[in-house]
Parts: sequence; structure tokens; C-alpha cells
Amino acid sequence: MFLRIDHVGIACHDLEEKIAFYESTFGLTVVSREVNEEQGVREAMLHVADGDNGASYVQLLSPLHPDTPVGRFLARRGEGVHHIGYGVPDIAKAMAEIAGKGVRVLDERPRHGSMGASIAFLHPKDVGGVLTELVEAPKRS
Ligand code: V0V
Ligand code: CO
Repeated sequence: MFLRIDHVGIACHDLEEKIAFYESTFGLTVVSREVNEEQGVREAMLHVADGDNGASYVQLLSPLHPDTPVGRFLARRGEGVHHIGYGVPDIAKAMAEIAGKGVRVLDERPRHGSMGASIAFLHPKDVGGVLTELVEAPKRS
């Protein structure tokens, strides 16, 4: 069902400071920055590696407002790993298959994600405490 780990989402208070840390400490490069109003985040994707099934990234996230998923997470738990995003070939198919196994899919339909991807989240309580994201990358033309 999964092609790769597309990204690991990391919640932080100061996006620019964390970008600078990942660049200087690990030599990673920012390939995209976006504000996603629907998700309540400002985010940056840092490229980690390329594989046969696509690339993998670290996604640094800071909240647009305290009353957002990442804002509440930071208030409760502080900075750290927020979610894991898995690449899937067909997100609608993956959502239906996973819902059929009794896992709550939080989105009724795919949403807009980073770099033109389609995304959907699975409830962390049904995945052993791990907020899990499905990611279908845009088709390469
Ligand atoms: C909350 N909980 C988590 C969690 N966030 N557990 C594991 N990982 C997380 N990230 C737990 C929390 O500890 C509570 O457990 C319970 O869920 C309810 O917490 P809450 O404070 O009520 O939190 P809410 O209201 O934020 O609801 C949690 C969910 C929400 C997961 C339903 O955050 C959500 O819909 N998230 C999906 C959207 C999202 O996260 N977007 C930001 C990334 P106890 O204390 O009751 O045991 S955007 C992104 O990744 C993009 C754009 C992209 O990749 O392109
Ligand atoms: Co994500």
C-alpha cells in the first residue's frame, strides 16, 4: 500500500530558526515553502533523499494560530515529531481500503498538501498514537 515515507512532519515554534538548524547541522536543502490556511500551518519541505519510488523529505511546521492542530500540539507536548506521511499511488483507493479496516480517516476527501500533493489524515488514536498522513504526489508530466 505504501510506496515510501514521503515525509516526517516536525512541529516547531520558530520555522526560520529550525530551517537554519537543519541546513547547517544536516546539510539539508529547502525545496518548498508554503502557507496552508486550511491546515493552519506555515511549512517548509527539506529534501532528504531520492529513491525509485520518489523522494523523501522533512517537513517543518509552525502554526498560523494557537487554535490549529499544530498550535494545540505545541501547547500540549512541545516541539517534536508531529506526523508521518506515507506516499501512496492512489489516495482515494488507500483511504477507502484503510477506512474499511476500521481506522478513522479524518478527511472525507483528499485535501491540498505541500508541493501539489493530495493528502488525507488518519486518526492517531487508531494508529497507536501516531498521526498518519497519506500523500499522493502530483503526476509527473
Ligand atoms: C493530537 N493528538 C495527537 C496528535 N495531535 N497524537 C499524536 N500525534 C499528533 N500529532 C492526540 C492528543 O494528544 C489527544 O490525545 C487527542 O489526539 C486529541 O487532541 P486535541 O488536542 O483535541 O487535538 P486536535 O483538536 O488537534 O485533534 C487531533 C487531530 C487533529 C489529530 C484530530 O490534529 C487533526 O485533524 N489533524 C490533521 C490535520 C493536521 O494535523 N494538519 C497539520 C499538518 P489525548 O490527550 O486525548 O489522549 S499539515 C501537513 O502535514 C501538510 C499541509 C502536508 O503534509 O502537506
Ligand atoms: Co505533512
